[in-house]
Amino acid sequence: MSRSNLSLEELKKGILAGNASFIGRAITLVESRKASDRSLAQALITQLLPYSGKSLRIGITGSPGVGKSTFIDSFGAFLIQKEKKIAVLAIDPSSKISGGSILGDKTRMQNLVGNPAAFVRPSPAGVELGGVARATYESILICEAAGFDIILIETVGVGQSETTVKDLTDLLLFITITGAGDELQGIKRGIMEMVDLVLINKCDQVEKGVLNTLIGNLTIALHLFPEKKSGLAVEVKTCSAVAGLGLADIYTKIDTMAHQMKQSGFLISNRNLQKLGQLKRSFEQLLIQDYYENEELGVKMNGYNEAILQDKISPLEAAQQLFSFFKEKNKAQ
Ligand SMILES: Nc1nc2c(ncn2[C@@H]2O[C@H](COP(=O)(O)OP(=O)(O)O)[C@@H](O)[C@H]2O)c(=O)[nH]1
Ligand SMILES: [Mg+2]
Repeated sequence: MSRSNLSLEELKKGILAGNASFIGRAITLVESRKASDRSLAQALITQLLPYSGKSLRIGITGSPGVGKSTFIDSFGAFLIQKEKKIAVLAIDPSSKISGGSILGDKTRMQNLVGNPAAFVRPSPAGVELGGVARATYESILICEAAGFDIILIETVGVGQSETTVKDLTDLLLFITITGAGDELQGIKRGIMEMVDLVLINKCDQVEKGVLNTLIGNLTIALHLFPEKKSGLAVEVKTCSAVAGLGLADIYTKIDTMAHQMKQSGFLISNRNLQKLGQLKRSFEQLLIQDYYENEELGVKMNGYNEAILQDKISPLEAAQQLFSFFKEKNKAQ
Protein backbone atom coordinates (compact mmCIF):
# COMPACT_ATOMS: atom_id res chain seq x y z
CA MET A 1 0.00 0.00 0.00
CA SER A 2 1.55 3.30 -1.01
CA ARG A 3 0.88 6.53 0.74
CA SER A 4 -1.05 7.96 -2.17
CA ASN A 5 -3.82 5.39 -2.05
CA LEU A 6 -4.43 5.85 1.66
CA SER A 7 -7.39 8.08 2.27
CA LEU A 8 -7.45 10.70 4.98
CA GLU A 9 -10.07 8.68 6.82
CA GLU A 10 -7.99 5.48 6.73
CA LEU A 11 -4.90 7.34 7.92
CA LYS A 12 -6.81 8.93 10.78
CA LYS A 13 -8.36 5.61 11.84
CA GLY A 14 -4.96 3.89 11.78
CA ILE A 15 -3.39 6.63 13.89
CA LEU A 16 -6.20 6.67 16.43
CA ALA A 17 -5.81 2.89 16.69
CA GLY A 18 -2.11 3.43 17.50
CA ASN A 19 -0.87 1.54 14.43
CA ALA A 20 2.88 2.21 14.13
CA SER A 21 2.96 1.88 10.37
CA PHE A 22 0.18 4.46 9.96
CA ILE A 23 1.85 6.78 12.45
CA GLY A 24 5.09 6.46 10.47
CA ARG A 25 3.35 7.24 7.21
CA ALA A 26 1.59 10.24 8.67
CA ILE A 27 4.92 11.59 9.91
CA THR A 28 6.45 11.08 6.48
CA LEU A 29 3.53 13.03 5.10
CA VAL A 30 4.00 15.98 7.47
CA GLU A 31 7.73 15.99 6.71
CA SER A 32 7.08 16.37 3.00
CA ARG A 33 7.36 19.76 1.39
CA LYS A 34 5.38 18.83 -1.72
CA ALA A 35 2.36 21.11 -2.06
CA SER A 36 -0.07 18.19 -2.54
CA ASP A 37 1.31 16.44 0.56
CA ARG A 38 1.11 19.68 2.54
CA SER A 39 -2.59 20.10 1.93
CA LEU A 40 -3.28 16.46 2.86
CA ALA A 41 -1.05 16.82 5.93
CA GLN A 42 -2.85 19.95 7.04
CA ALA A 43 -6.26 18.33 6.61
CA LEU A 44 -5.07 15.35 8.64
CA ILE A 45 -3.67 17.51 11.44
CA THR A 46 -6.91 19.49 11.66
CA GLN A 47 -8.80 16.20 12.04
CA LEU A 48 -6.40 15.01 14.75
CA LEU A 49 -6.39 18.23 16.80
CA PRO A 50 -9.34 17.20 18.99
CA TYR A 51 -7.40 14.07 20.01
CA SER A 52 -4.13 15.86 20.71
CA GLY A 53 -2.69 17.65 23.72
CA LYS A 54 -2.84 14.90 26.32
CA SER A 55 0.81 13.88 26.49
CA LEU A 56 3.66 15.31 28.49
CA ARG A 57 6.16 16.79 26.02
CA ILE A 58 9.75 16.62 27.21
CA GLY A 59 12.70 18.14 25.38
CA ILE A 60 16.19 16.71 25.95
CA THR A 61 19.23 18.74 25.04
CA GLY A 62 22.98 18.74 25.68
CA SER A 63 26.25 18.57 23.79
CA PRO A 64 26.92 15.63 21.46
CA GLY A 65 28.17 12.57 23.35
CA VAL A 66 26.76 13.38 26.82
CA GLY A 67 24.40 10.42 26.47
CA LYS A 68 21.05 11.88 25.40
CA SER A 69 20.06 8.94 23.18
CA THR A 70 21.28 6.41 25.73
CA PHE A 71 19.33 8.21 28.45
CA ILE A 72 16.18 8.27 26.33
CA ASP A 73 16.57 4.55 25.76
CA SER A 74 16.95 3.58 29.41
CA PHE A 75 14.54 6.19 30.75
CA GLY A 76 12.05 5.20 28.04
CA ALA A 77 12.32 1.57 29.09
CA PHE A 78 11.78 2.64 32.71
CA LEU A 79 8.66 4.58 31.71
CA ILE A 80 7.32 1.62 29.77
CA GLN A 81 7.63 -0.43 32.96
CA LYS A 82 5.40 2.21 34.54
CA GLU A 83 2.80 1.42 31.87
CA LYS A 84 3.53 4.53 29.84
CA LYS A 85 3.58 4.66 26.06
CA ILE A 86 6.59 6.55 24.75
CA ALA A 87 7.25 8.36 21.49
CA VAL A 88 10.74 9.59 20.64
CA LEU A 89 11.32 12.31 18.08
CA ALA A 90 14.49 14.15 17.14
CA ILE A 91 15.30 17.67 16.09
CA ASP A 92 18.65 17.59 14.39
CA PRO A 93 19.44 20.40 12.00
CA SER A 94 22.99 19.10 11.74
CA SER A 95 21.99 15.71 10.37
CA LYS A 96 22.57 17.13 6.91
CA ILE A 97 26.24 17.46 7.75
CA SER A 98 26.90 14.61 10.16
CA GLY A 99 24.81 12.18 8.11
CA GLY A 100 25.26 9.14 10.29
CA SER A 101 23.90 10.65 13.50
CA ILE A 102 20.37 9.47 12.87
CA LEU A 103 21.34 5.85 12.48
CA GLY A 104 23.67 6.19 15.44
CA ASP A 105 20.80 7.36 17.62
CA LYS A 106 18.52 4.54 16.61
CA THR A 107 21.17 1.96 17.44
CA ARG A 108 21.42 3.51 20.92
CA MET A 109 17.73 2.88 21.48
CA GLN A 110 17.63 -0.89 21.43
CA ASN A 111 15.22 -1.06 24.37
CA LEU A 112 12.72 1.03 22.48
CA VAL A 113 13.07 0.08 18.82
CA GLY A 114 10.61 -2.72 18.14
CA ASN A 115 8.90 -2.32 21.54
CA PRO A 116 5.11 -2.03 21.01
CA ALA A 117 4.86 0.59 23.78
CA ALA A 118 7.40 2.83 22.01
CA PHE A 119 7.68 4.69 18.76
CA VAL A 120 11.06 6.04 17.63
CA ARG A 121 11.40 8.48 14.78
CA PRO A 122 14.65 10.17 13.74
CA SER A 123 14.49 13.71 12.39
CA PRO A 124 14.09 14.28 8.67
CA ALA A 125 17.47 14.48 6.97
CA GLY A 126 18.42 17.41 4.83
CA VAL A 127 15.67 19.71 6.02
CA GLU A 128 16.40 23.16 7.43
CA LEU A 129 15.53 23.89 11.07
CA GLY A 130 12.30 25.74 10.26
CA GLY A 131 11.04 22.71 8.36
CA VAL A 132 12.14 20.30 11.08
CA ALA A 133 10.38 22.42 13.72
CA ARG A 134 7.10 22.37 11.83
CA ALA A 135 7.33 18.65 11.09
CA THR A 136 8.21 17.94 14.73
CA TYR A 137 5.21 19.90 15.99
CA GLU A 138 2.88 18.05 13.67
CA SER A 139 4.55 14.75 14.61
CA ILE A 140 3.86 15.50 18.29
CA LEU A 141 0.17 15.96 17.50
CA ILE A 142 0.10 12.69 15.54
CA CYS A 143 1.77 10.79 18.40
CA GLU A 144 -0.67 12.29 20.90
CA ALA A 145 -3.65 11.28 18.80
CA ALA A 146 -2.10 7.80 18.67
CA GLY A 147 -2.20 7.67 22.47
CA PHE A 148 1.42 8.13 23.53
CA ASP A 149 1.62 9.43 27.10
CA ILE A 150 5.10 10.90 27.01
CA ILE A 151 6.92 12.38 24.06
CA LEU A 152 10.68 12.68 24.34
CA ILE A 153 12.31 15.03 21.87
CA GLU A 154 16.08 14.85 21.51
CA THR A 155 18.00 17.76 20.11
CA VAL A 156 21.66 18.51 19.73
CA GLY A 157 22.98 21.59 21.43
CA VAL A 158 23.53 23.38 18.17
CA GLY A 159 22.43 26.91 17.32
CA GLN A 160 18.73 27.52 17.39
CA SER A 161 17.63 23.95 17.94
CA GLU A 162 17.36 24.33 21.73
CA THR A 163 15.09 27.34 21.44
CA THR A 164 13.03 25.38 18.95
CA VAL A 165 12.64 22.39 21.26
CA LYS A 166 11.82 24.73 24.14
CA ASP A 167 8.98 26.18 22.07
CA LEU A 168 7.56 22.72 21.41
CA THR A 169 7.73 21.17 24.89
CA ASP A 170 6.42 21.45 28.45
CA LEU A 171 9.71 20.58 30.15
CA LEU A 172 13.29 20.93 28.96
CA LEU A 173 15.97 18.62 30.38
CA PHE A 174 19.61 19.50 30.00
CA ILE A 175 22.07 16.63 30.13
CA THR A 176 25.70 17.29 30.94
CA ILE A 177 28.74 15.38 32.21
CA THR A 178 31.71 16.27 34.38
CA GLY A 179 34.46 18.09 32.55
CA ALA A 180 32.18 19.48 29.84
CA GLY A 181 32.44 23.04 31.19
CA ASP A 182 28.72 23.50 30.75
CA GLU A 183 28.39 25.61 33.92
CA LEU A 184 29.82 28.53 31.95
CA GLN A 185 29.15 27.49 28.36
CA GLY A 186 25.54 26.81 29.21
CA ILE A 187 25.11 30.28 30.62
CA LYS A 188 26.82 31.88 27.64
CA ARG A 189 24.64 30.08 25.18
CA GLY A 190 21.48 30.90 27.13
CA ILE A 191 20.61 27.28 27.84
CA MET A 192 20.67 27.53 31.61
CA GLU A 193 17.92 30.09 31.39
CA MET A 194 15.66 27.76 29.48
CA VAL A 195 16.06 24.45 31.29
CA ASP A 196 13.68 22.97 33.84
CA LEU A 197 15.87 20.12 35.06
CA VAL A 198 19.61 19.43 34.81
CA LEU A 199 20.94 15.88 34.69
CA ILE A 200 24.58 14.94 35.19
CA ASN A 201 24.97 11.70 33.27
CA LYS A 202 27.71 9.04 33.34
CA CYS A 203 27.93 9.23 37.13
CA ASP A 204 29.09 5.59 37.02
CA GLN A 205 32.51 6.75 35.91
CA VAL A 206 32.97 9.77 38.17
CA GLU A 207 34.32 10.16 41.69
CA LYS A 208 31.86 11.45 44.26
CA GLY A 209 33.98 14.55 44.99
CA VAL A 210 34.14 15.58 41.35
CA LEU A 211 30.41 15.04 41.02
CA ASN A 212 29.65 17.16 44.07
CA THR A 213 31.80 20.00 42.75
CA LEU A 214 29.88 20.01 39.49
CA ILE A 215 26.53 19.86 41.29
CA GLY A 216 27.64 22.86 43.35
CA ASN A 217 28.82 24.86 40.32
CA LEU A 218 25.68 24.13 38.34
CA THR A 219 23.48 25.07 41.26
CA ILE A 220 25.29 28.39 41.60
CA ALA A 221 24.95 28.98 37.84
CA LEU A 222 21.24 28.23 37.96
CA HIS A 223 20.73 30.68 40.81
CA LEU A 224 21.92 33.51 38.60
CA PHE A 225 18.57 33.52 36.84
CA PRO A 226 15.25 34.93 38.00
CA GLU A 227 12.46 32.58 39.03
CA LYS A 228 10.95 30.63 36.14
CA LYS A 229 7.51 31.51 34.83
CA SER A 230 6.42 28.03 35.89
CA GLY A 231 7.36 28.98 39.47
CA LEU A 232 9.37 25.75 39.74
CA ALA A 233 12.95 25.66 40.96
CA VAL A 234 15.51 24.05 38.65
CA GLU A 235 17.19 21.07 40.30
CA VAL A 236 20.34 19.15 39.45
CA LYS A 237 20.07 15.34 39.41
CA THR A 238 22.65 12.69 38.68
CA CYS A 239 22.24 9.51 36.66
CA SER A 240 23.90 6.82 34.63
CA ALA A 241 21.99 6.02 31.49
CA VAL A 242 24.14 2.95 30.91
CA ALA A 243 23.84 1.52 34.43
CA GLY A 244 20.25 2.67 34.87
CA LEU A 245 21.09 4.69 38.00
CA GLY A 246 18.99 7.65 39.15
CA LEU A 247 16.08 6.98 36.81
CA ALA A 248 13.45 6.49 39.50
CA ASP A 249 14.43 9.76 41.20
CA ILE A 250 14.29 11.62 37.88
CA TYR A 251 10.91 10.11 37.09
CA THR A 252 9.51 11.20 40.46
CA LYS A 253 10.86 14.70 39.91
CA ILE A 254 9.41 15.00 36.40
CA ASP A 255 6.09 13.59 37.51
CA THR A 256 5.90 16.09 40.38
CA MET A 257 6.84 18.99 38.09
CA ALA A 258 4.21 17.97 35.54
CA HIS A 259 1.62 17.74 38.27
CA GLN A 260 2.51 21.17 39.66
CA MET A 261 2.44 22.73 36.19
CA LYS A 262 -1.02 21.34 35.59
CA GLN A 263 -2.30 22.46 38.99
CA SER A 264 -1.02 26.00 38.59
CA GLY A 265 -2.42 26.33 35.07
CA PHE A 266 1.07 26.95 33.70
CA LEU A 267 1.01 23.92 31.40
CA ILE A 268 -2.03 25.19 29.52
CA SER A 269 -1.03 28.84 29.46
CA ASN A 270 2.44 27.90 28.21
CA ARG A 271 1.01 25.73 25.45
CA ASN A 272 -1.37 28.51 24.46
CA LEU A 273 1.56 30.90 24.17
CA GLN A 274 3.42 28.29 22.11
CA LYS A 275 0.48 27.90 19.74
CA LEU A 276 0.15 31.63 19.15
CA GLY A 277 3.91 31.91 18.68
CA GLN A 278 3.67 29.22 16.04
CA LEU A 279 1.01 31.10 14.16
CA LYS A 280 3.35 34.05 13.95
CA ARG A 281 6.43 32.03 13.04
CA SER A 282 4.62 29.96 10.43
CA PHE A 283 3.21 33.07 8.83
CA GLU A 284 6.65 34.67 8.75
CA GLN A 285 8.07 31.54 7.18
CA LEU A 286 5.44 31.55 4.46
CA LEU A 287 6.21 35.17 3.73
CA ILE A 288 9.92 34.45 3.46
CA GLN A 289 9.29 31.38 1.33
CA ASP A 290 7.09 33.42 -0.96
CA TYR A 291 9.87 35.92 -1.24
CA TYR A 292 12.58 33.40 -2.09
CA GLU A 293 10.41 31.62 -4.61
CA ASN A 294 9.97 34.87 -6.50
CA GLU A 295 12.56 34.88 -9.24
CA GLU A 296 11.98 38.42 -10.34
CA LEU A 297 12.68 39.62 -6.84
CA GLY A 298 15.87 37.56 -6.68
CA VAL A 299 17.11 39.19 -9.85
CA LYS A 300 16.22 42.59 -8.49
CA MET A 301 18.05 41.88 -5.23
CA ASN A 302 21.19 40.84 -7.09
CA GLY A 303 20.89 44.07 -9.06
CA TYR A 304 21.69 45.98 -5.87
CA ASN A 305 24.87 44.05 -5.07
CA GLU A 306 27.33 46.24 -6.96
CA ALA A 307 25.79 49.50 -5.75
CA ILE A 308 25.88 48.30 -2.14
CA LEU A 309 29.51 47.15 -2.36
CA GLN A 310 30.50 50.52 -3.84
CA ASP A 311 28.61 52.37 -1.11
CA LYS A 312 26.26 53.97 -3.64
CA ILE A 313 23.29 52.83 -1.63
CA SER A 314 23.00 51.54 1.93
CA PRO A 315 21.87 47.94 2.41
CA LEU A 316 18.94 49.24 4.46
CA GLU A 317 17.78 51.60 1.72
CA ALA A 318 18.07 48.82 -0.85
CA ALA A 319 16.04 46.52 1.42
CA GLN A 320 13.38 49.20 1.73
CA GLN A 321 13.18 49.59 -2.06
CA LEU A 322 13.00 45.83 -2.54
CA PHE A 323 10.25 45.60 0.02
CA SER A 324 8.21 48.33 -1.70
CA PHE A 325 8.68 46.51 -5.00
CA PHE A 326 7.57 43.24 -3.34
CA LYS A 327 4.44 44.86 -1.92
CA GLU A 328 3.50 46.48 -5.23
CA LYS A 329 3.98 43.18 -7.00
CA ASN A 330 1.74 41.34 -4.57
CA LYS A 331 -0.92 44.01 -4.96
CA ALA A 332 -0.86 43.59 -8.72
CA GLN A 333 -1.43 39.81 -8.45
N1 LIG B 1 29.95 5.32 31.16
C1 LIG B 1 28.83 5.78 30.62
N2 LIG B 1 28.76 5.98 29.28
C2 LIG B 1 27.60 6.45 28.77
C3 LIG B 1 26.48 6.75 29.59
N3 LIG B 1 25.49 7.22 28.78
C4 LIG B 1 25.96 7.21 27.53
N4 LIG B 1 27.23 6.74 27.50
C5 LIG B 1 28.08 6.57 26.32
O1 LIG B 1 28.34 7.85 25.75
C6 LIG B 1 28.42 7.75 24.33
C7 LIG B 1 27.50 8.75 23.67
O2 LIG B 1 26.16 8.43 23.97
P1 LIG B 1 24.92 8.96 23.11
O3 LIG B 1 23.69 8.48 23.81
O4 LIG B 1 25.05 8.63 21.69
O5 LIG B 1 25.08 10.54 23.30
P2 LIG B 1 24.28 11.74 22.58
O6 LIG B 1 25.14 12.24 21.47
O7 LIG B 1 24.14 12.78 23.66
O8 LIG B 1 22.96 11.21 22.12
C8 LIG B 1 28.10 6.30 23.99
O9 LIG B 1 29.28 5.61 23.80
C9 LIG B 1 27.38 5.81 25.23
O10 LIG B 1 27.49 4.43 25.42
C10 LIG B 1 26.59 6.52 31.01
O11 LIG B 1 25.68 6.74 31.80
N5 LIG B 1 27.79 6.04 31.45
MG1 LIG C 1 21.97 11.25 20.27
